[in-house]
Amino acid sequence: MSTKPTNVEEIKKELIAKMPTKVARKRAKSILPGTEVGEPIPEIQSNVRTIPGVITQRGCTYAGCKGVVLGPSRDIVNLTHGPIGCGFYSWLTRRNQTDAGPDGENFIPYAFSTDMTEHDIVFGGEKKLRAAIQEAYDNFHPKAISIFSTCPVGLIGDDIHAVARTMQEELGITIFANSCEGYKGVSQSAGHHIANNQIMKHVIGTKDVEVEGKFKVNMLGEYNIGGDAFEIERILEKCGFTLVATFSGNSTVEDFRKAHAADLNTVMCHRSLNYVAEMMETKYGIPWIKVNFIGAEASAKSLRRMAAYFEDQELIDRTEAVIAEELEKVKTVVDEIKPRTDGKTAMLFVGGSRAHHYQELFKELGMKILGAGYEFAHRDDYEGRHVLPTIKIDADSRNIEELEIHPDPERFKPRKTEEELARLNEKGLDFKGYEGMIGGMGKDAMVIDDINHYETEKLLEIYKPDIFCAGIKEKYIVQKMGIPLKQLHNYDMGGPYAGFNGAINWYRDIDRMVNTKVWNLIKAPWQTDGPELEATYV
Ligand code: CFN
Ligand code: HCA
Repeated sequence: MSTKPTNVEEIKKELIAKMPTKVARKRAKSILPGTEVGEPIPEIQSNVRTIPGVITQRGCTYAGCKGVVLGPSRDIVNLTHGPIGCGFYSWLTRRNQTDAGPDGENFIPYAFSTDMTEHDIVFGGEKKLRAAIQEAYDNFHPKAISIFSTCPVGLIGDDIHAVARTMQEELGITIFANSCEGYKGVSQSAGHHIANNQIMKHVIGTKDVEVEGKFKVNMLGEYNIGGDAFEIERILEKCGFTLVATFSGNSTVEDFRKAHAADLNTVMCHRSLNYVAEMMETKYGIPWIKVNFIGAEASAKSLRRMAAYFEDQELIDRTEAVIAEELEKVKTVVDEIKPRTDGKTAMLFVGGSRAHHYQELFKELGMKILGAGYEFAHRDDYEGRHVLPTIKIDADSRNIEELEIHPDPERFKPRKTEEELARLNEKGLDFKGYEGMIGGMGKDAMVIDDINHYETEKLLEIYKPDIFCAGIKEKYIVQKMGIPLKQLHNYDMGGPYAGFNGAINWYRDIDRMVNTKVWNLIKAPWQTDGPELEATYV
């Protein structure tokens, strides 16, 4: 095994050495070494504007709102108001899976768009938006329609909210709009926040119904990529939890409406759904805990904490039995594969939670993380909510309305008293707690926020990891450098990777990727042996 460079400060100097002074100064604040467990966690610059001119991995506000948070809902017509490209490129590329269920309602295979053109930019697009809503209604009779603004809509000033209001009155179904113009924030993160606000305002809690089940939970920030939510559902059901709503993998508008019937909110992706978790706690008195179903051990830990919350011995025992049974299956596969993956190295640069969550799965294979970073996460995702209990430090959130949420203790009794929460916290429930990425990564690992293309290439040259995890924009460039790339966004063709069966799928896929010999063959013959044909000019 080759020795890998470990002096992060030296490598950082090398990374920024060729940048113009101002750029180097700015990037330096977003690059730092990880820390050992228990050490103080340094401040990292994140959630700030990408430097114009550098090639970032980030997406836009529209992508975060339409593509990420609301897109996976299966029976809402998610209608893009904008040029066709925005609707087209946010259409199922994320591989969020859907099961139409008994009602058969599933609009996921459709891309709904107003297909704005120059004419609409000049004369306004509201008429076209109204017509598109009417057409969607006539053809599909959906329970709800959600409208999403793209950049030009904000520039020409179409009032999508007024159109939503009048069409809601006319058609008698829920219609709401999201002012999520692509340019609005510094990344897709702003779009998450907007979607959280609108879904809270217009959908969550709009139907008071009795939901059967003793242990009712919601899963927040789980999008069923590659079928992850299906595997989590399987495990929760086996343990005896009742899943009221998932936000938003394979979700329905009815699930959202009654989500306030749950007694616990579990948060899988903190970055994209923490706003709803906070607002539901304030309004409905539902506490939330962070969970992680990426990694077998992490899944077991999450299940234990969920069971502990309900303080029911039968549930706790059944959960333990499920964990024991599932971990046994997992162990057989780890024992087979780990000797082949032990000591291999990985780097992960993706999104706002997976670059952290997936470190668990690599560690289970004995692999070392050389470096990791998020594209658009905020300081709390890096430094932890223990360090930063407030989320109001967000650069992009300053542009986004803070909803006024009021508690209604008469109608919605807080599920636990302050004393009960404190007692459960002592047992390790850690309400609202969240370990950030930096703590525990170790001082020889590098943490980089909003990594750019230049830095990626440099890092690959320096570290030569056995596998690099990122997205489609990086995939082929990295592979051309002879390093396998696993897409951690859409899992390439793979998944699920969540839960116990997901962990097994992951071990097998990574084993194949880091042990294939094919990457040794990528040098063209003329790069190693000189030209194959020679000619002499006479
Ligand atoms: S599914 Fe999630 S898990 S929602 Fe978020 S922060 Fe994106 S679309 Mo790509 S894969 Fe990624 Fe996370 Fe949460 Fe996905 S790491 S970048 S906006 N993300
Ligand atoms: C997005 C969606 C994305 C992109 C993935 C990628 C996803 O940011 O709009 O860059 O490969 O998961 O599909 O994050």
